[in-house]
Amino acid sequence: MSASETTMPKSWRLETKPHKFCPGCGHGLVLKVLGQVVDELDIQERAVFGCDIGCSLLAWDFFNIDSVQTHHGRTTPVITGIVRANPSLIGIAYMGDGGGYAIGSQHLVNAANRNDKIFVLLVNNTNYGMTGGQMAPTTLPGQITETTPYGRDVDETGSPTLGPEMVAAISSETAYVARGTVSNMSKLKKFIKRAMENVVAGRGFSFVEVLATCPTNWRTNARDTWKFLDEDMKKYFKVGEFKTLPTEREE
Ligand SMILES: Cc1ncc(C[n+]2csc(CCOP(=O)(O)OP(=O)(O)O)c2C)c(N)n1
Ligand code: SF4
Ligand SMILES: [Mg+2]
Repeated sequence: MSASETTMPKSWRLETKPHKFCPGCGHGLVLKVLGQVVDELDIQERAVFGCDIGCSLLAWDFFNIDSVQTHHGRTTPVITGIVRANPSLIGIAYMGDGGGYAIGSQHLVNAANRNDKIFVLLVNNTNYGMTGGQMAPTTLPGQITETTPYGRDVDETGSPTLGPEMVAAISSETAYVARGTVSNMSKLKKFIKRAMENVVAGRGFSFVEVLATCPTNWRTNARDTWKFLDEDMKKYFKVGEFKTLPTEREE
């Protein structure tokens, strides 16, 4: 056994094999935090990780925990079903903004409304990353994508989906709802930990959206990637907690 294996957290295997995301992708950062939180809560034996179609599917074998790869947009109901069949499990549904807010939007709405005791973790990179950068529900007004070559026209396609705001409005008082960003990893970790603790306590539905980078489809260099994330995206998507215990509130 190598030194890295002896010190390796049980649920996190990025140390031992390279990930498959593009350089500069936000998915790896989100998954790193998720792995750390699973380790810190010591719930490897009870955690079930479900990943959607989209670049999130590249995470199907990252964790040394029970994992399931679902159809596009269907990770939330699959994880709900698994946890309903065995309520001792901790269900994590991982997806992109296309999977969560377009084809899977009804599942997100219904799971939040039923206060399902699962954690939905959604990566907002403002486009359909895996299929080559088409417009997603989160594409910013005026943003150029493969399917909006002249910029997104909100009169024609509607305004970007504000997921946490919507989930906060329809979910129970015991839900946890937040939006984090990969440009503030310590805050993101706090949000993901509180979301997981809410589910581990059997308290309620947990939802965290993460603002994340997709330099490949944004066609940005490193500087412009972070500028788009921190300036353009943050103008529209407010980072903070939308539902939490009053004693934990953090803007
Ligand atoms: C039912 C179905 N419809 C469409 C697709 C094609 N498809 C694969 S990934 C994807 C979009 C993924 O975008 P998103 O969910 O935002 O994830 P990202 O890749 O950006 O992380 C689409 C439309 C599919 N696989 N299955
Ligand atoms: S296409 Fe975008 S979301 Fe997908 S792996 Fe590459 S950078 Fe990440
Ligand atoms: Mg996406």
